Amino acid sequence: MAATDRGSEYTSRQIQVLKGLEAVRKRPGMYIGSTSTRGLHHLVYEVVDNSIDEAMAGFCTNVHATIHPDDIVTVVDDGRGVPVDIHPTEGVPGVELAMTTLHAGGKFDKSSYKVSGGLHGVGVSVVNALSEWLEVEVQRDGKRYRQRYARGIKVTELEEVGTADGTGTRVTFKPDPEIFTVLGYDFDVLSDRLRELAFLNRGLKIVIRDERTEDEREEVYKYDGGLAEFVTFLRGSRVPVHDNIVYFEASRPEAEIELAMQYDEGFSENTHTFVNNISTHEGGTHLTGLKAALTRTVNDYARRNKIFKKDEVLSGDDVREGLTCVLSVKVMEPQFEGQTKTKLGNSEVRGAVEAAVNEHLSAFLEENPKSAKAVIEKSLQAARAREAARKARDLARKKSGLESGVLPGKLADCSIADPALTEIYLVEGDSAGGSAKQGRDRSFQAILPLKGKILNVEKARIDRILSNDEIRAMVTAIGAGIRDDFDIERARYHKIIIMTDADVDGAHIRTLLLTFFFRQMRELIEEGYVYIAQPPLYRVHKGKTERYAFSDEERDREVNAVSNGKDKKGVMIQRYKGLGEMNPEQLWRTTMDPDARTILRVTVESATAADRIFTELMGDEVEPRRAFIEKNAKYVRNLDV
Ligand code: 0RA
Repeated sequence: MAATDRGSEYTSRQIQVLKGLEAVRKRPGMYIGSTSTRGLHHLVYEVVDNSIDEAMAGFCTNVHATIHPDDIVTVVDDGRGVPVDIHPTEGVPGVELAMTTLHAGGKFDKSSYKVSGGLHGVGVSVVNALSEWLEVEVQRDGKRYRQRYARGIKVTELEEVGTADGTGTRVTFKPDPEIFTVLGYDFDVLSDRLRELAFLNRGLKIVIRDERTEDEREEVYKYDGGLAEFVTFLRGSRVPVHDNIVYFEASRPEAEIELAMQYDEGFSENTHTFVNNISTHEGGTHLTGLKAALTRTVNDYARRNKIFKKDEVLSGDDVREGLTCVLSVKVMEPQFEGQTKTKLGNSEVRGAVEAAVNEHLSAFLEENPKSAKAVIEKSLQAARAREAARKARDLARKKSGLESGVLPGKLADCSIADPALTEIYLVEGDSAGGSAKQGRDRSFQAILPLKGKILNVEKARIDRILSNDEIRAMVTAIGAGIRDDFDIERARYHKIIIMTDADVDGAHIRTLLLTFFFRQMRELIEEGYVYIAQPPLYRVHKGKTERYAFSDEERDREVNAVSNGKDKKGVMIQRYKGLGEMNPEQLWRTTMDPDARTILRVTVESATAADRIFTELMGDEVEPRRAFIEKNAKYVRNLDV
């Protein structure tokens, strides 16, 4: 009787498992977002998240991720190890359940206090389903166990394979080439996320190794200062106005709250918020609570200490200027909302964060009067500058016609009026601008030539930004306003394509433009409106045959292609030093024709990384900028992930 029952339960479970896995393999995008490089990287995050959960529960202090050749990845932790005992109703080992059951994730016990990371929280079974093979090894109760799967289906039973030293879990998997359209892990992308996780989980040691090449790479991340160290990292080369970082942890029924912040001499705001280790790009209730508390606490302190001149008051923007801040909350049942599901909706979190920040920030200001003075001084300067800027802007608006609807004279506009169909090329230099104007399809392509270097907005306040001719031309051409007045609905083009020379100056101008969009019209980047044109580096021609090459390797290939046999005589190679060397026809065929061109979409994959990049590039320090420009190709690729 019992045996038969067990048998039928087992069979129906198997059917469930197969159905579940089939769903995952049929629609992988539903579970991991995409099957391109982003989804590929997501597999690693999903496995690591299980180890992080174990760390958050207090049982794991080390996580190692290794990339082997062929994109095989191993994640090892020293947690308790996934349970191996037979589940009372399902009749299989716990680890097998975790590996084959959707949404089972790591933990089965819903009642225990548990917050879980993972963007979708889909669990390791999804990784299993999307792996050509996966092997899990558990060390528990002095023994070592192992089980293997292929495309999510077990190929061995859980076997005891030896004795354990300690406890923990090791998962090794090979992403299935039948599923993923792009293979090849990017060490930097994984490394950035693991570093972020190490900052967010104070004291946890995370190691990442790349064993794919001769010269192996390894990074070790461990931050005993948690978010305080994160703020130092994000601040980068900006100069702080007070030494001690504001830092606190608070435990409230609604949420666990951790916050670190510091003011610097810069003008930008760099606030990053996280919920259960997930970056909340779109903000939400925790951010609202933080902002409210910040404005109130700083104003209260200044008023109580009679620092204000009569009827002075600091706005939210004033108290956030030059602020680097990281807020991390851990919530039991987070509700994610918004376009990209990165906005926290839980209303109870707002009050909890607000109260905690009020309490700890006012204590900090009371206990650190020197820092408090520096903070208030900084905010007051911001308020005074903002007031001066408002006056200057009103004046500039009246004079310049920023809002008058008059388009800049240098703009060669397109004839179609529907923004969804049109694009604008921002072109470096008047001569390339001229070629682009002649070569374009004027029905949907507009050209705005920009001359010389545009203003570095990282170092300038809004009044100076708005008085810069090149910037004003861009703002009026795009037509959607700037900063607080920015409204993406009013954008006159849905593609804004940056076209600069393929040299160091071109890279610099491109970076200045990206900084400008990132700081002043961020939504343009977030909505995927900003692109980078890819002009060819070489023209290879022989007789009437003509080819273009976008890299040195391609050039060599094209040389072989146009020369018959080994005879390379008569093959000419022209290296384009600038866009201006191409005639209108060539520019169209290689760089502007939608049927032939490649353009890279700029995305803010990691706002934290981007912030640091922009600061390093645009701040006062020359060295990081030089270093950056040298490895610029990689930067563009990262933005494009
Ligand atoms: C379920 C229960 C317990 C631990 C885990 C899962 C667990 C899962 C993973 C996945 C990767 N590393 C992991 N470490 C632990 C708790 C078991 C107990 O009570 O001892």
